[in-house]
Amino acid sequence: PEEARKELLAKYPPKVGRKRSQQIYIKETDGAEDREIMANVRTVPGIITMRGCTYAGCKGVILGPTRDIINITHGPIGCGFYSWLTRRNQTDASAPGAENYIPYAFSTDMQDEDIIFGGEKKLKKAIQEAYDLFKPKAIAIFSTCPVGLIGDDVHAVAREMKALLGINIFGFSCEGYKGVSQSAGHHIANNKIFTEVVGTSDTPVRKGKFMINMLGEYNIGGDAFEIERILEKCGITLNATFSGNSTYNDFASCQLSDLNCVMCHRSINYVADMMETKYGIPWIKVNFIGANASAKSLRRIAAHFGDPELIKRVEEVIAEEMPEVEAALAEIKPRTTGKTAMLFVGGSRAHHYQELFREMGMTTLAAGYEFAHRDDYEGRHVIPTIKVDADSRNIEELEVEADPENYNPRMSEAEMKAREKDGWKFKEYEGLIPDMPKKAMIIDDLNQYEADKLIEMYKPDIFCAGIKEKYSVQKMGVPLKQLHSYDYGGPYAGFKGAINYYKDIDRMVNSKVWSKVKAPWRASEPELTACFVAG
Ligand code: CFM
Ligand code: HCA
Repeated sequence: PEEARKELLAKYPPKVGRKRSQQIYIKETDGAEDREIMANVRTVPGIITMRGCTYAGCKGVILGPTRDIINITHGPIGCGFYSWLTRRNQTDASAPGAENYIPYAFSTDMQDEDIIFGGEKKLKKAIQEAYDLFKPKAIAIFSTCPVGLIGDDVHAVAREMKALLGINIFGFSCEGYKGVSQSAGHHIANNKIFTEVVGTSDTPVRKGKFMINMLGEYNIGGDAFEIERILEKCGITLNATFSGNSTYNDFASCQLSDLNCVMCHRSINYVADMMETKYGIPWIKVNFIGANASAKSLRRIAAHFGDPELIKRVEEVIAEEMPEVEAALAEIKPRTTGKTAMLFVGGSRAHHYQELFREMGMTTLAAGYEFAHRDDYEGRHVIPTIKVDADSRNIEELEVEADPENYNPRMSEAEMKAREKDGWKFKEYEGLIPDMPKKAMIIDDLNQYEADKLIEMYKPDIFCAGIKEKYSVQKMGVPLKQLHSYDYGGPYAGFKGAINYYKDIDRMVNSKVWSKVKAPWRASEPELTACFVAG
């Protein structure tokens, strides 16, 4: 791997190489290591990054899955179109009268003249039109790059229209360039939902003995439905999910839950912290990707509540669900054992999906995130040592205090300390690096050039990434599994999801089709050639 690392860096000019070298990390041991990886820094211009933008993280990722808020993109139509359902997060709007705006793409469709003369008037008209047509509970406005450049004040428009229409209207300053990646957009989205929506209703949407919220689960391919099915079977009430299969009222009354479970640490860990400070709700990290990980997470939730009935019920559910999983695994494992994978996805899946590959007897050779921060790689204990730079300062950190009326510590500090003494871990995430084997490569913000090089050098049996990577990787003869959209498969979470994943991956790593493909430029008679003919 040291040689491979050198090879990846060899082509760069010295300054770029120096920066990239701090983002390419090779494991020296099998466990945790006391070394830094550089993350959450700007991509060098000219490099073809896998990253997306701040607007995408705010509008597409965080608010996209909520069905009854009208999301208006203030900007050119491409931004709204790109973030429209392309992540195929599902929602259940089957209840009578349930509102569902996910199938719509609302946009102000900014034109040249709006850029020159300002777009606020057009935005007001768009809000009015959306209100007249749908009478929604809430409208959200998302800023794209030009909005910040010309100085349209989306917040002033939101305030004015909120007073006029009497529904909740709020704006996001999530211009694409605002941060170094989608991650800044998550933060902008979550801060606003926290200040404008969370805790604004005392009317419970659901009731139950064990009420939890799931933070950082976005219902890609129906994952949240499978998680809901399992929790319900155990007698655990999933009150609010941020934000898969969610509604406005779920957010508004989520402070009534007694435990926050964090799935995707990157996109939302600070909300869990803020809810603990403001409402006294403790949080734990869970992972429902992988059958064993799901079982472990269920046990952790049950152990937290400490109710003997619940603990027993969780064991019964695991015992009921596992035989089918084990049968599926026994069938495919002889064919998948020894195969190799690479995963380069967002800010949590490149870690979580390694569980499933381990269950299948496969090895992850290299992995990395598009936009995670050092804590997602090295563990939360490094947070105090993370350098604050101009880009991170750009993103507002909310000052939160205990709510004068609604602060209700679910456990006393002494109780929590006593538990921690027994090895229990509240608000803890170990990160991706400690979990990877010796010699594995961890690469932050991978780019097209390095992806091609890695494939050439390692020839993995499967490469996991997104739509931008899919076809170039497949043309190199390696199957690519999209871990963002699941290639329209899934769910992959929970027990049923694990079975789906085993079957899909078995099919992909054992198919010969990609190795038989020859990209036009590799064939002896390329179709796509051109040469300069003199005269
Ligand atoms: Fe969290 Fe996500 Fe992800 Fe993410 Fe994303 Fe996503 Fe992802 Mo695409 S919130 S970090 S910004 S798990 S959209 S649902 S699949 S890159 S790994
Ligand atoms: C985003 C959304 C995305 C993109 C997926 C992909 C998603 O970051 O803007 O590149 O295939 O999951 O839909 O991450």
